[in-house]
Amino acid sequence: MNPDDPTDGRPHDPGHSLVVEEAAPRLKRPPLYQVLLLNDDFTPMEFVVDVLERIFGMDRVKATRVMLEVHTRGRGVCGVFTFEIGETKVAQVMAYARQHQHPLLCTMEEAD
Ligand code: TYC
Repeated sequence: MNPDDPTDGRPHDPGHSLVVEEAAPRLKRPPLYQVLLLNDDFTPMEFVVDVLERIFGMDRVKATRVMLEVHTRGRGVCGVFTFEIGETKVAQVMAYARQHQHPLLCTMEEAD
């Protein structure tokens, strides 16, 4: 240590105080949305299984389980996504169902 240094190694900052704050985390988790299929009396079970495979990437076993859950309980979760991805899935399901003239309904709600 230099005996002639009056700051003794500390920053020389007369009349000011230095405050060091940790930076706020820069990334917030986006809100997530459940995409749901709704039951109806007319859409064939096989078509719903096909939708779950094509649009939600499920294998046949999982797609069949979800389809039966929708069929018996009235609605079921196809997946959880960010808003834009969820919205796109809903639009894809609705377009595909209409192309095939089925009344299948798909909707989205914020996940808790
Ligand atoms: N309830 C339909 C039937 O008995 C099958 C079905 C399942 C329809 C799931 C829609 O989201 C659905 N053919």
